[in-house]
Amino acid sequence: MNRGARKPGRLVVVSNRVALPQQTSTGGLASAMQAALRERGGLWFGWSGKVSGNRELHQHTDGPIDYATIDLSRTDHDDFYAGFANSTLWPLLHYRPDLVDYQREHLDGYLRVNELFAEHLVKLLKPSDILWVHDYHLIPLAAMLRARGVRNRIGFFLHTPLPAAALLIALPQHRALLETLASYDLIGLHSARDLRALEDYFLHEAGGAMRPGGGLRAASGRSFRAGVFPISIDTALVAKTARAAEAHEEIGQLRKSLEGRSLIIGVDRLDYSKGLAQRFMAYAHLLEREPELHRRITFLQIAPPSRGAVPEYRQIRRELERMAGHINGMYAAPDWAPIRYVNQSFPHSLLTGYYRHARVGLVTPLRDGMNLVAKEYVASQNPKDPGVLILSRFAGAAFELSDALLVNPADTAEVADALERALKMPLKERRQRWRSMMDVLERRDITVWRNAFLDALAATPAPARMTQPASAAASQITLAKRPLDEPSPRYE
Ligand code: GDG
Repeated sequence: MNRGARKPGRLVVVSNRVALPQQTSTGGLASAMQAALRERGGLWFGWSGKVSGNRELHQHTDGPIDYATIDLSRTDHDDFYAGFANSTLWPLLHYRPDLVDYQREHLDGYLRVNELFAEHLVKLLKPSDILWVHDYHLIPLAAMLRARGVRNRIGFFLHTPLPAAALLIALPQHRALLETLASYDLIGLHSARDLRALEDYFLHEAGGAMRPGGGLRAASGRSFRAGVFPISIDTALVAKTARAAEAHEEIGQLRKSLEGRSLIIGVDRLDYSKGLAQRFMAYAHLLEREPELHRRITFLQIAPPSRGAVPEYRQIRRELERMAGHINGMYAAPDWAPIRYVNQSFPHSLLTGYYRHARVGLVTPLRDGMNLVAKEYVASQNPKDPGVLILSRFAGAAFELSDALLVNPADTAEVADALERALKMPLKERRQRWRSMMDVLERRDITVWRNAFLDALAATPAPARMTQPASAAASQITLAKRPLDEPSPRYE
């Protein structure tokens, strides 16, 4: 199979959403994948983002990169995307069992769409391709590909946290689903905490074992590796963009509107995992406690809405509007609003300019796989007069950015204390903390991240030739309405 083994094969990236070339401003991951695909040639496969009755594959080539996308039907979208992925897995993976909405039809839809991905993808693969599958939407994909005879190396990266085994087992059918992870050759996680959770789950809940030479063996007998690969940003590019943003008219307008006040900034997708309600409470607590800060600070929270089809997201939006209104109602003066809450998205270049102007970056998710905003905030700072990052201990970024002011986001007083400390921090300390965090980001940027993962994937033992069409793991996930043994294209 591995003819011409010295030349790395084509890279095939699979993710729920595909960033088409005309949408490259989407930032971090999209540009990292595009850079990798440009370098070695490859294919990016996933959902087009469209909901339609069209079941055909859309193909498009841009230089060395092929793009292949499919639309989802309304039912598939509702069951797979809004349903199992974002109403069941997302809250579970973010330690929120109270928000988990489990419905059997949603799981069926999740498996159905993964089958659909596998069915299309298998026709596009070449024997020397190396596959990189992204995120919780596609956990069983490798098992479904293996069931179709695919023997290529397949890596998986989980962008969310992985909670402790005790939580994972709350998911009905957890073993049937999670054991399919063993069909990947390499599983990448953001932090050592996530890796521990994966090992613990396989060892203590799924009958697996550690292998003497490293890696894990699942109960099915299949071996795979797992490792920590903290995602990063294009540090040099973000720094350059932030410098250049000084000249943007919008940045001048922001500066003027502040009238010398210190800016505190938060930038998050509107999501309950980001801890926005707790953050607003901490800010209100600071205003209540420190009247001398009134009129001297402004908190700008940018929160572009996401996943509006999921009820919890509509609810958090209403709650935050109420809280922002309440804080302004309590503390605003005719010439000062303590909080500017903006439900809108901005070009990334402008965001970096806003970060650079903020004395404090307030990044306090309740749980976050990594949190790229924290890294972008640091990279955007003016080295001569850098701001201070306040960072949740529960973001993956806290493992690397230990010179931020680390807080527990649920502790209102602790976050308020950190805000006060950040606002009053002397320049020398700000510079020291920033330099040490920037060193980390310069050493480990997004290119280092993707190369580390791809090198580790290439170094995994070649997947064994299968003696039966479906792996044990794949055959367990026959929960979908459409059975797995329905005729599917053969992969030679
Ligand atoms: C998931 C995991 C993990 C935000 N507002 C705008 C905008 N953004 C950009 C930011 C940043 C990205 O979106 C958000 O990344 P995060 O990492 O903060 O969070 P998630 O979206 O939840 O990402 C997370 C990540 O995957 C990568 O593995 O770190 O833990 O949850 O780049 O700048 N970009 C633009 N306009 C906005 O208004 N253009």
